[in-house]
Amino acid sequence: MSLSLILGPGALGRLLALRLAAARPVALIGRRPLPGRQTLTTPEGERRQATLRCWTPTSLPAATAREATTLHLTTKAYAAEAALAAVADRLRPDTPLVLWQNGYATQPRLTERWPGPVLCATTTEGAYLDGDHGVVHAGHGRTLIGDLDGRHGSLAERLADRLTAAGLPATPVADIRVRLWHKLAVNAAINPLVARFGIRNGQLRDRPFRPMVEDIVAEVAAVMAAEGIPPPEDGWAALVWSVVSATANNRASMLQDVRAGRPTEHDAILGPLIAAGRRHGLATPALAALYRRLESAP
Ligand code: KPL
Repeated sequence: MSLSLILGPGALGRLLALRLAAARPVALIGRRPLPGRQTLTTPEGERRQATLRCWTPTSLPAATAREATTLHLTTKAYAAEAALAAVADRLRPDTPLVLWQNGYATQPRLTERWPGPVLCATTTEGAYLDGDHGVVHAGHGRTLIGDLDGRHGSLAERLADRLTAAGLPATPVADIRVRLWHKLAVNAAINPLVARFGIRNGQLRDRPFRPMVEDIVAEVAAVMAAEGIPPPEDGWAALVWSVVSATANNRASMLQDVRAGRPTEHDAILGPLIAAGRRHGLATPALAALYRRLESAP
């Protein structure tokens, strides 16, 4: 019987764990021990209980790690590689990894370094934690899965089928790199500004923030063109403003991180854009200023 390991018990990790647990054994790994009995509240308000095997990186038995047929890495981008390193000695080297991080930092690095197959996923599923005992699946979304090296298309198909059957509709895609950069563009235009000014996403439509978003979108569009990332159908500005409107009432993840005194994902989101700008000889002053600001945030 296949075993899915979920490394990173935040909202996304627990949503995946509880959804997948209906059909297969799942083990959840987090820095502190969690209760095995967990509750999933569905978007329709139904409460479903499941018993998961919960471990910390140090308590994870080698025999369990070796049984794993997939490892879903669901930590924040800045914690992903260290979290994987803490259990890697017990995994089979050919264990397939699925990377769920924002940005475009972990994905190319682990695709190059991990000896087994590596898939990348990006999702618009909405979830938040319900204490230590559960997760609320707040809204249905869509998940895209693919690989960066063009070698694991059939694995992406199988995983997409498994997630879809578990209630998380997923589609295998051949251009996950483009999809990840599109998500990164949206995150770069929204998250650092709302985190810096302590505002909800929708307030970006108002003065004085609107011109700041426009400056960032202009830098992002230039970098993407130089990097050969095709623009979304209606252009970068339309994509960003449509997400701002659709998430107007949200406190973005980076704002929540700043407020909770946690590190932010600025390196994974702004870092690749600034580095690509540098490679192509493009100035990115607005992105660089936000990066510096978040880098020095307490
Ligand atoms: O992905 C998001 C986030 O909060 O990280 C957005 C799209 C900005 C929604 O809040």
